[in-house]
Amino acid sequence: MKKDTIILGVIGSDCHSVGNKILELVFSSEGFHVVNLGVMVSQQEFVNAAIETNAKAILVSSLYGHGEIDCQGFRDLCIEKGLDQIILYVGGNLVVGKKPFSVVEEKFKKMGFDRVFPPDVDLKKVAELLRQDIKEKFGQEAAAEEKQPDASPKKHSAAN
Ligand code: B12
Repeated sequence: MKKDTIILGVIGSDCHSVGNKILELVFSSEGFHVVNLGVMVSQQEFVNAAIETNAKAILVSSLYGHGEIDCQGFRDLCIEKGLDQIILYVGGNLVVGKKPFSVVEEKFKKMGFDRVFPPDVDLKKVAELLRQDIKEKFGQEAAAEEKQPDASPKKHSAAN
C-alpha cells in the first residue's frame, strides 16, 4: 500500500531539534512517508517540499515562542501555490508564556491550521487523527492510489 507523504519541520529561526526528531520517528513508525526538513524552515520551504512530494499534510513545529509571527499567512501561501487541500497541523510551545490552550488553538485555527496541538499531546493519537483527516479530504484519490499500484501477483495461467 502506498504511504501518505507528510512534511515536518520547525518554522522560522527556531533551532529546537529534539521534538522534531521524535515526530519523525513516531510518524514513520505509524506508517507515513516522512519528509523532515529539520529546523529553521521558512514557509516557502515547507510549501516547496509539499509540492515536490505531493504531500497530504504539513506538520509545523514551533517551540521558541514566535510561532504566531512565523505562521502568519501560511494558509494563504499554500492556496497561492495551489495547495488548496493540504492539511495543516501545528504544535509545540506556540506562544510566549502561559496562555490557556483554548486561546492559542483559536488563534492558530483562525490562521487556517486544521488542528493545533499543545506540547504534551499523545503523538499516536495525532497520527490517528491525521489518518482520519487524510481519508476525509483525499478519500477518493487515496482509494485510487491504493488500487493503482496493485502489487499482488497476478496468475499467468498460459505463460507459466
Ligand atoms: C533544549 C532547549 C533549548 C536548546 C535547544 C537545543 C536543540 N538542539 O534542540 C537551546 C539552548 C539552543 C535553546 C535555545 C532557546 N530557547 Co529553548 N528550550 C530548550 C528546552 C529546555 C527543551 C526543549 C526540548 O528539547 N524538549 C524535549 C522535546 C521532546 O519536546 P518539544 O520540543 O516540546 O517537542 C514535543 C512537543 O512540543 C510536540 N510537538 C512539537 N512540535 C509539534 C508539532 C505538531 C504538529 C505536534 C502534533 C506536536 C508537536 O511533540 C514533540 C515531541 O514530543 C525547552 C524547555 C522545555 N522543557 O521544553 C526550552 C524552551 C523551548 N526554550 C525557550 C526559549 C525562550 C529559548 C530561546 C529563545 C532562549 C534565548 N533567549 O536565547 C532560544 C531560542 C533559540 C532558537 N533560535 O530557537 C522557551 C520557549 C518559551 C515559549 N515558547 O514561550 C522554553 C519553553 C523554555 C522556557 N520555559 O522558557 N533551547
